[in-house]
Parts: sequence; C-alpha cells; structure tokens
Amino acid sequence: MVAVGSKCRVCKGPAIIDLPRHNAHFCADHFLELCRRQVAKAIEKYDMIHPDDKVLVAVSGGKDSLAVWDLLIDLGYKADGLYIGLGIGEYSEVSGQYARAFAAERGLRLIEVSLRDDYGYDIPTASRATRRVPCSACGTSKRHLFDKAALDGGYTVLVTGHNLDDEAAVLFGNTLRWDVEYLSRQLPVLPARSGFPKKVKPLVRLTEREMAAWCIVRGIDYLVDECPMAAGNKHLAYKATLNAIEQESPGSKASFYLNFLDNMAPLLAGRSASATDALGTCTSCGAPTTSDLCAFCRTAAKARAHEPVPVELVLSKGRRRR
Ligand code: Q46
Ligand code: ZN
Ligand code: ZN
Repeated sequence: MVAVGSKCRVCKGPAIIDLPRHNAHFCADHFLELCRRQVAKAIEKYDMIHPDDKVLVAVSGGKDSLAVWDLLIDLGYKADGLYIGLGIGEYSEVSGQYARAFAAERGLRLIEVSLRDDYGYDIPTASRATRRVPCSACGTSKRHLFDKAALDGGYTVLVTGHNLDDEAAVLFGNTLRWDVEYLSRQLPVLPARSGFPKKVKPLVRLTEREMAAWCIVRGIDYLVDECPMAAGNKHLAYKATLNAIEQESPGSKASFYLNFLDNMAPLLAGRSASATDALGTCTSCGAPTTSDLCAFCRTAAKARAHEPVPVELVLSKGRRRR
C-alpha cells in the first residue's frame, strides 16, 4: 500500500497508506482522522444529519456500508442498521453473516428483511420474471424496502454507503448520455417528501480504496467479493475508466464529482420531473407512485408468479465470476 520508509504527513511516523490525490502519506491514526474529517465535512456541508436524527444505515456486508456505519457511530451518532436478504445464492448468505457479525460485536441493532421469506421472491427470479437486468429489479426492490423500513421504524434519515468512486461512475454515465433528469437528482442528499425518507451519502468525499483501508485498520471483517450479478454492469467499466484517468492525474475523480456538486448541480436544481410529479398511492402497498401499482408491487407480483430461478441460471457462463 505504501513504499517502505514513507512518513506520515502529520506526525512523521511510519506511513501505512499513500493518498496521491492529497499528495501525502499517512500513519494509521492520521489516516482514520482524515476519514472522520471528510465524513464530518460532507455531513456539515450538505446538511445530512442532525444530532437528534434517528438514523438507519443500509448495510450489505461489504466494506462501504459497514465503514459508514462504523464512522457514524465513531462520530457520535446513534444509528441502527438495515440488511436486506436479496436471495442471490451464496453471496447473500455470506453477506448477511458479515452484517450480523459486525452488529453483534458492537452491540448495534440490525433490522433484517428477507425478500424470499417476507415477500416470496428473490432477485434472480425477479430478474428472469421481469426480463430486466438483475440490478434493475434489485434497485427497485431495495429502494422500496429501504423507504418502508425507514418510515415504519420512525427513522428520519436513511444512510447509504455510496462512495466517491460510485458517485463519480454514475455521474460519468449520466454525463455520457447528458441525462438531465438523472443529473438533476444526483445529489448526496435527497430531502424527505411525502412517503420518502431523507436519504444521505456521507462517504461521497472518500474513495473505495480508502474505505477498504478504513476497514482493515479498524479490524472490520467485510465481504470482499462483489455481487456476482454486477458482472457486465456498465458502472464497473466507468469506474475502470475513471481509475485510469486518476492514475495519470490524481485528484481528477474528486474534482469531477465534487465540482459537479458545487458548480453544475445548482444550475440543474428544479429540473427533475420526478421531484414535482404529482404522486398517487399504490393500491396494493400504499407507497407513493405515478400509476395504480408501484414499481415494487409490479415487480413482486411478476416474480411471485414465476417459479424460483437459481442464481446460476441468471449468470450466463461468460459472465460468471466464481
Ligand atoms: S446487489 Fe443488486 Fe448490487 Fe447485486 S444485483 Fe446489482 S444492485 S450488483 S449494489
Ligand atoms: Zn501520523
Ligand atoms: Zn406498492
């Protein structure tokens, strides 16, 4: 991670990580301090969380969501976790174990929802039944269940572990298409509105690599494997492209995304149709929607009517990763 003999920029002790975009090396303590500062800065700058908020963190068992939960607790916030079992074969089984172990070791409350047990379907089946890519059916399911768990539990803020790499990759894709609708909604905070909780992304100033390092230094065990259904996802290609640019020009990724927030997002404010659309109520579950049935209930109905599809069948041979 760092050349032998490198020294921490702050204390001149032995460094454990180099951060080219800061043009500096850091020891373990000062690296953790930098991460805390970046999260505190994001929370303050974008008005994400107040001390009296009741916070729910969506956790997947991966590094980012466990790191953001850890960081919020470390910064003095009270936060519960939410884990959704997506039924993606062994990946889901193992990811749940990591989320449970993290919560149990720290005495934190983890709310669990199982798509298969509680709603009668899973993501591989939903993908096949709706003829959509798995991430599309998955996104619809997760968004709905995040919103529902937050509102049912009286939480005022829902936190996700999206980091700088995630947000820059999404921004890159939206920019390639000049998708003004999505660009106008790509903010680190979405305010609460009727039927939707406030949603925030406190890791937008930290990279994937920094979150992996946070977990290692803090002794957090996390699931290293990516979701097998992410293979072929365009975001992976966008991330690789941005990493190549970052390699040549450290700091590009952060300036691409953070300068978008400072300079472009204000110009796009109010351009999102979905923010102003009059919403009705889903006749099945009561969630806000523009049609009779919300996207979640439509997906769930199709998936439940389909015989269960094992994850292996959805992964084509060429795309299977393990
Ligand atoms: S879990 Fe779901 Fe992700 Fe897997 S199927 Fe796609 S969206 S990749 S964060
Ligand atoms: Zn130091
Ligand atoms: Zn519904």
